[in-house]
Amino acid sequence: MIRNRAISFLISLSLLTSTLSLLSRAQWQSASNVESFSHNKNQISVQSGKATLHVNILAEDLIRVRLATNGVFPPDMSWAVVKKEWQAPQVNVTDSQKEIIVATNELSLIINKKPLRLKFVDKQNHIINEDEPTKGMSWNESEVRVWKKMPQDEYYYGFGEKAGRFNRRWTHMSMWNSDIPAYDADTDPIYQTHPFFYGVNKGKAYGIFFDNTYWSSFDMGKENRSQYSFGAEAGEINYYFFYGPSPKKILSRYTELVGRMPLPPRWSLGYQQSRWSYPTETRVREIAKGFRDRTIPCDVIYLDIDYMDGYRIFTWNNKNFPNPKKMIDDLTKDGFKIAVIVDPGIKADTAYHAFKSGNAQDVFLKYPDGKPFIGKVWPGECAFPDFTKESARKWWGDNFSALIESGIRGWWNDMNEPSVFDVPTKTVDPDVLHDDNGLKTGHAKNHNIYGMQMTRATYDGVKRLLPAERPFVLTRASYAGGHRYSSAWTGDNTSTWRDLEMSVPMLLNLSISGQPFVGADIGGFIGYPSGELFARWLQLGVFTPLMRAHSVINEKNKEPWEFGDEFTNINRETINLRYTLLPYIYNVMYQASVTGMPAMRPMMFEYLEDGNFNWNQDQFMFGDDLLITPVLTQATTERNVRLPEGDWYNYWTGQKYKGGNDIKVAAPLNRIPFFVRAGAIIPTQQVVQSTSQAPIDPLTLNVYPTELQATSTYYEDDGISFEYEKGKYWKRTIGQWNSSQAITLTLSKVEGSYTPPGRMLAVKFMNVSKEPKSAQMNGQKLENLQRIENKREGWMFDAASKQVIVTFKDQKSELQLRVLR
Ligand code: MIG
Repeated sequence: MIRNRAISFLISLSLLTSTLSLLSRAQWQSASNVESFSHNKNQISVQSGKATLHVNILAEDLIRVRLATNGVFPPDMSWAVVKKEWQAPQVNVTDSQKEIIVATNELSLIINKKPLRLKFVDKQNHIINEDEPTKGMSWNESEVRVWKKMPQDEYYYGFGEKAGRFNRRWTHMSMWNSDIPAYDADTDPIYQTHPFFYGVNKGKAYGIFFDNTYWSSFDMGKENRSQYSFGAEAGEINYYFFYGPSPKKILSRYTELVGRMPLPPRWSLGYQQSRWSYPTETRVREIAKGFRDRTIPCDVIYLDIDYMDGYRIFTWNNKNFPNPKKMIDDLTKDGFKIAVIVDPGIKADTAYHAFKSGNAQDVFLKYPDGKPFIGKVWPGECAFPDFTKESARKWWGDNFSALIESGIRGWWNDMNEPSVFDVPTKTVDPDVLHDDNGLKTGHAKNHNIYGMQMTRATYDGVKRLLPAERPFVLTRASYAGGHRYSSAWTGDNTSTWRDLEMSVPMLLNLSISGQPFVGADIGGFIGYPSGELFARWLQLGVFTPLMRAHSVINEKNKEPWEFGDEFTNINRETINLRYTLLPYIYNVMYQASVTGMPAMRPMMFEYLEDGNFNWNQDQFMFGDDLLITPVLTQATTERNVRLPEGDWYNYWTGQKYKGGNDIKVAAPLNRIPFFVRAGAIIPTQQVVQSTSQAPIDPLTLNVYPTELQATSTYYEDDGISFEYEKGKYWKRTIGQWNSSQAITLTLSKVEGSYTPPGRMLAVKFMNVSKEPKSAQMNGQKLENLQRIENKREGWMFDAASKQVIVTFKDQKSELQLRVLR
């Protein structure tokens, strides 16, 4: 049945494409000559025939381009943009017969007058990006499109959630949120819309965000190898141009523009177990016990659609879940959080409370004539909330109170493209009206933000009802900026090696599109993985921020212990690794929330100057310090790795490598190879069965030496509340300094008012080849121990692993640790 829906969708997609090519036979028109222009503060207004161009210099490296083809700008409204003004940038405008030059301290926009064409250049007058001369900005009735020159060595990344390769050069992509189970490398579009990309050329990057929510498309040289273009079936030419030259700088600016991810609750970074479905209380308890009995850590169990009464959202099937509160209380005591799926479709059943209150409060989508839009999804005929309407979002959020009271803490937003089974387009009809912030526009304009606004209603509602806790929301559909409300997963993948492999570039492109909290269904959703495939997928999952295994209905069980004893042990070790690394992972997510830099980073993002781009496909950075080189192919026990410049340590063996070249690394079945950057300090903790089992103790700082010195930051807070916003956190700078006499570690005085429960700090100095003479803390000699004992201060040298381990009580004050060689 799933297949059928996908196929009928593809048919409707090809209908859409043929309509499009019909349109393209009509008259395209491009911007004509510049007739006049004016300049007011940071806005340049250009008149060209009937068209008006607004160029807004928002920051030294950020220019907005907006064109009204008939000279009339619609209300300036964006669902993505949250920051509109920066400190006034320096703008210098010069006018000549040929062109207008708009210069900031970082780049210039050259507006060619005859005809109106745009060109961005850097301070050395090198062209960063320019309009294609014959077409430039063009339109045809409601359709708009921008054509750009495509240099030979330019590559394109980003575009959010796209199946297939990392590099999007020579591809054609559309943006129209679509429910397509078992998508493959050529399937496009799928669930999410992120009309944002990077162009990278000879080590320099720029970015473009085309903030248009209509059906849009990006042709990156597929039609014509010397041009690329982006446009939409309606709406404005409205794009933001970012200049790097580093991709990190672009993402930093982009996530100022569209906002950053709020810090997630720490438990959501634990292991998460899902399937369609755990349909009864008995089965849910069995799964929970399955983890605890086998000492496999787990934090979250999901309830898929069968927990409800006839798929009515906000209800329970009382037969299968006679006492949800009691069940959840018990599971909570055992360290589990329970997440439930919520779909947008509200069963059109006059006896159902949500349908009644929704009608009473006028929250559902309607045709212009007032007739409700009714479409079939799981519950049968359904009405769909208009999440673009503030009162509807409020209504939706308020409906969570009973689920929250029974203890539910995770909110899985599915089917929110929105997906509708029984209409040819597989979604809401294009003319159905949305409130659209009071603008009252059709679904065609609101389709791509429907899922995002559903997650907004969910996040805001849950936060309103439970202000002491950070909401955890997971979504399938979204739009640029949706990471402000929700994490995201890549939908219905398959249990194949190809999909494991493909998940890496997909998650990387999504990550650099502003969404740092991502994951794919571990093990694959549709189909059944071999033990080996599941184990390798789980290993990759350690290094995807969302680590969630899931399965389609009617497949055999896929829990980590279902593949035989050998794999149960391997999978336990893998999940243990995730929990060991949690302090690091939490820090990486903290960094993402503050700077916008994602957890998963393509190699080019950190090491652009390397010039290599093949390495972006199957290896990546996790945070600043870990280089992840997963095994993505069957029967593989060794793999190639390209190490970036600098020194690197094999996490498992401690072996040190010189970077800047290709190596082979052992990849035995039981573990994922990965490397640590020299100079890094990786915080780790003891293995726990869930994040709520015990506080971190000891906190271990794994110090990977570098030639001279390096610093890191360590951040921690209560992991659950918003108190950190008021300064309740624990943050310090840690410096390492290597000399021939000593290794020195300095821990600054702790910043912030949070104090974790008393604990030991264990510092592990890696790669120490000779037994040191002594170790001291703040000038006091520490005891040389035979072995490390709980709560005992002292140090020891382990010749076999070449580690010096020092333990002492963690404290707020400044600490200086010296190991004398
Ligand atoms: O039409 O809720 O992608 O994760 O298990 C299928 C059942 C609806 C699709 C989601 C999948 C989920 C399934 N859902």
